[in-house]
Formats: sequence, C-alpha cells, structure tokens
Amino acid sequence: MTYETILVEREDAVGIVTLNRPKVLNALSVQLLTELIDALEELDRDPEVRAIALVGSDRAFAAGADIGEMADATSIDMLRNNQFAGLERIAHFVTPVVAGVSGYALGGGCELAMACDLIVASETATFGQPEINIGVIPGAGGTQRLTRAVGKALAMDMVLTGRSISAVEARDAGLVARITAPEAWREETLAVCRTIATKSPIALQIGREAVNAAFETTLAAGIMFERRAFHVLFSSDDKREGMTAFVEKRAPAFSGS
Ligand code: CO8
Repeated sequence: MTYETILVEREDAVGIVTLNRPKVLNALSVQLLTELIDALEELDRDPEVRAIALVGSDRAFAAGADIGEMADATSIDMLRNNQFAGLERIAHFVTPVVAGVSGYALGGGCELAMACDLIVASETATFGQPEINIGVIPGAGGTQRLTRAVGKALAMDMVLTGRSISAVEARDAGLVARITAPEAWREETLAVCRTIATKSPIALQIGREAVNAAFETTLAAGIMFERRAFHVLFSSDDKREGMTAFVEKRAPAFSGS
C-alpha cells in the first residue's frame, strides 16, 4: 500500500509512523485512519520491529477526526465507515506502540494517543475532548480510556466543558508517562522505543496484556492472570538468557523465544 497521509520509517528495531496532514493539523480522515492501521499492522507483523513510535508534528499530534469529512455524515454513514474501529486492534498487537505528542491531541487525536501503550509528550502538548463544542461526544474511546486514566472528575470536566489540559496536568493526572522540553519530545519518544526494543519481546507482549487486563477484571482475577503469565515466561529462552546474563554480569541478548 502506498501512503499519502502518513510517513513510515525504520530505525533499526524501531518502526516510526508520522501522521502527515500538516495543513489540517493531522485531522484524522478515513484515508489517514485506513493507512495508519495498515502501516501499524504491517510493522507489528515484522519480527525485526520491536517497538513502534507514533508521532505527529511539533504543532499537532492530531486535532481530531476530520470535521469537514463528518459535517454532512449521517448515523448510517458513520456506522458504515466505522473509521475508528481499528484503534481497538492496537492493544492486541505483539509490538508495543508509544505515542509521541507535541501540540494538539484533541478529540480523535487524544483517543488515538490513549489507544497506544503509553504517551510521551512535549510540555507544549494539549489534550482535550472538545466534541461537546460541535454537538457530539467522544466516539473512539474518549469517555472510557480517559476516565480510566484520569478519573471521573477530570474526565467529566473535559468531556462536558470541552476544556483542554496541559501536558503537566495530563502527566499529573496519569494520562501521560513523561514530558519533555519542546525540542526533545520526538527524540525522547524514540529513546523510549529503543529501550523497549532491547527487552524480551515475549515478556513485553505478556506484560502489556497483564497491564491491560487490570482495566478489564477484578483484582483477584487480574492477580491470577499476572501469576499465570509470570509462570509461562519461565518456559522462555529469554528468561534463561536474562537471568544467566545477570549472573554473568553481561547485557542480555533476547531472541523472542
Ligand atoms: N478537522 C478538519 N480540519 C481541521 C481540524 C479537524 N479536526 N482541526 C483543524 N483543522 C484545520 C482548520 O480547519 C484549518 O484549516 P484552514 O487553514 O483550511 O482553515 C487548519 O486545520 C488550521 O486550524 P486553525 O486555523 O483552526 O488553527 P488554530 O491554531 O487557530 O486552532 C485548533 C487550532 C484549536 C486545534 C482548532 O483547529 C480546532 O479547534 N480544531 C478542531 C478540534 C476538534 O474539535 N476536534 C475534535 C473533532 S471531533 C472528533 O475527533 C471525534 C472523534 C471520534 C469519532 C468516532 C467516529 C466513529
């Protein structure tokens, strides 16, 4: 597939997808979302890719779904297009996905960032669910993932008033993992990916599943899921390599088996 709205690069074991509709602040059109999910899935299938960075520009990660495209859409059009459904696949990837956010992450842009495993943000970043200003509500997980990340009070504030929050507020509330100086957000995002890429892919996959399970289960069921997942890793070559390398005081070389 040839892409017109995104750029895809590889830096060693890190795949980098850049949203690239600068004139409309990376508004998430049907075409962009189709291309994005296709590119992410292709990177996820590549065993050489151990981490994926999803980034926008300095000015905008993404300012939401493409409002021009939706202005005349009916319920049936939206139902048929279902253009944000692909976001739900990211959590089931074997490869971790890190969102690097600078500038606007609004509406579907905020929802896309939240669908990734973690968010690194420039201190210039702003996060918001402003759909209430255009007569609708978040439709791609905003009322659910945002509430789980920041709690009911702040989620209600953002969803009902349309207020955006700063990177600092987002980090303090638990939405963002790290914030950086304005010039450092992309490099820090790639640095997080490079670090992840040195770890055991099998432990990464199971670790992500266990953290995600925390949002879907009771504590007791989640603890049991974690325990069994932990036990399973003791069959992996990577467990033997990791512990042997520690004892031998050398860096491990994980194979993903
Ligand atoms: N869609 C389309 N075009 C956009 C969007 C957008 N979301 N955001 C910005 N643009 C365009 C502007 O129209 C403008 O284009 P032009 O130059 O042709 O006029 C260009 O980008 C630059 O934008 P501004 O001139 O407005 O730049 P400012 O710096 O003045 O303002 C803002 C930046 C504050 C980000 C402003 O552009 C804005 O408010 N944008 C809309 C934000 C918004 O409401 N986002 C939510 C959209 S709805 C949504 O995401 C729902 C997702 C769930 C769908 C689920 C479906 C199943």
